[in-house]
Amino acid sequence: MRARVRLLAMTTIAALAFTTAACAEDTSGTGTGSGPSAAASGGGIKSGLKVAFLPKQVNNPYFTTSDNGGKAAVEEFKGVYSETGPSEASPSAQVSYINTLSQQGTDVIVVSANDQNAICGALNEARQAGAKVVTFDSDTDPSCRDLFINQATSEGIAKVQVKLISEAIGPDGGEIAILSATANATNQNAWIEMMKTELAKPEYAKLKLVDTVYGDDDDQKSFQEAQGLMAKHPDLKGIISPTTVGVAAAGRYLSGSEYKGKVQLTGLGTPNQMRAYVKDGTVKSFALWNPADLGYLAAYAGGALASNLITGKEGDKFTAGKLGEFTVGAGATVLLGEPFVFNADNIDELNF
Ligand code: RAM
Repeated sequence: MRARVRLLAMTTIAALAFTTAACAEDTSGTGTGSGPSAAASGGGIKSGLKVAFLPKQVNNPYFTTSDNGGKAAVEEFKGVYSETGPSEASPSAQVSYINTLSQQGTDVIVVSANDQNAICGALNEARQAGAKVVTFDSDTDPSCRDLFINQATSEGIAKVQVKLISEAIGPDGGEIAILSATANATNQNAWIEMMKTELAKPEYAKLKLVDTVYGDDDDQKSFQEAQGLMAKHPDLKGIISPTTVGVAAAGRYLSGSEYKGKVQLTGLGTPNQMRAYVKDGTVKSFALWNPADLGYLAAYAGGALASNLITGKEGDKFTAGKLGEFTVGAGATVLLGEPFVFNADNIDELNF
């Protein structure tokens, strides 16, 4: 599906193209090249590059969307796309996949890390064997990758969620809790730290963070953790869940409970997983970026690295197909944009 929609950004109305394919998971290679060729395609990127996506977990709709964005990019620059990865988002589960990809002579590994350090050894071995490593969504320690593709600033992601829970609860404030992904997740942990900084500001003095729990990006565990929060904190007024798995599970729990519409919920969710809870009044609004664009940008960045168009140093520029030109920032990072807010007004326009 290709849709141009108008989304409500944090403070402004921003028009942007959402070019997202809500497709089924694809784990097959799609190209036919027998090795990278100097013949350039797709903005100077060599054709035939083997580009593998390794998400935190494969059975998560968020990563299905992001990786399909990557697949579209790889097809544009005539590479060989594949996706592989664990079904559980545990810290070291990605190591064996990295080793296999390296043995297969993969040119670019695009990975969302379950742990900042657990996969570093395997990634560095793959780099020594010739692979370029691009982290996206959730970073490793910077010493283990060539570039990190950041979906939005941690500050922006933190601010929008605190603002949304505050607006949903109203001026009286009260107790709130965080339902996160895994305890080791680099991305969620960075956002949680920034949310604490945000909550310390005077305008949020009436919001009190009383607990942080971890659903491990597992639907059932996240559901039970949401239930547990209500049992443990009877005065809870709101939950922030900065994970698409957690916020959907918490939405399902709250919508079928006595707390529906009374205990507020926001976080980072996909429109397709959250639509029902927006429509039934469980959730007023939530945020996310375009996961397909994130994967698309990560694939182009990997292609540019593997074609020696960039090295990952600050100021390097490359073109990411339909998304245009990007510049590498400090710490070998590339920024996609800022998060967007989804609510009853726009949720039907989006399909991912
Ligand atoms: C889950 C994963 C992912 C995160 C999103 C918001 O799908 O934890 O890493 O970026 O939520």
